[in-house]
Amino acid sequence: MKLRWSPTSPFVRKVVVLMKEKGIEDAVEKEKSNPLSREDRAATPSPLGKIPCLVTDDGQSVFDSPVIMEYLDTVCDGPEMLPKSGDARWTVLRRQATADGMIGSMVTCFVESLKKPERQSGGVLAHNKGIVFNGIAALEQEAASFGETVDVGTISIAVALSFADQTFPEDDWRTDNPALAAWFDAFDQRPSMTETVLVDAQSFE
Ligand SMILES: N[C@@H](CCC(=O)N[C@@H](CS)C(=O)NCC(=O)O)C(=O)O
Repeated sequence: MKLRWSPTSPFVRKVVVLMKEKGIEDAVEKEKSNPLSREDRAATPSPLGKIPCLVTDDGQSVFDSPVIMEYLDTVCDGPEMLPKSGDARWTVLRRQATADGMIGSMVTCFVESLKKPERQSGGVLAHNKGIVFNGIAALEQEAASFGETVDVGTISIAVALSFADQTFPEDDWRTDNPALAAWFDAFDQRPSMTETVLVDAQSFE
């Protein structure tokens, strides 16, 4: 299997953290693709041109990050990352959806920040930052139940919070969200996280 990959993408990072937690990293070859490059987007075998995109050994494209994570969890060995049914499945998927929404808003802020200052929209930036901090406040309410769980939901949340630190370095979300902060600061020490720290997209080559 091949993964269209970039060290700058939080959506890609979700997939790589899952691969490390399942111990299946060797089963997937990484193929670099810069999401800001038109040629690289065109070379990604998905109509969306976005990464992550997984290409299976028989040439099937699998995207996006939630689908890739479920695919790898289904076809590969290792600890289960997404319950197959029941309430636990919906809890994990809802947590992932919250985190993915936060990441999407931060990507929007990043894209806005690439524009000349006079063309940036303060409204777009404020709206999307608000989404991220609403997500953080909601996650604080359930952080006590995360415990030591490693699954698609907690992986996505950890990647989103790490990206929030990178996107909004001036904003202290920890003081108002102590349970989430304590959980994240412990999760962030896992090798799957320390080995996948994102590279700043501005310095990607
Ligand atoms: N919902 C997708 C989002 C993927 C995504 O937005 N990837 C970005 C990189 S972080 C990308 O490839 N952007 C290129 C583009 O929008 O053309 C997922 O979960 O995989």
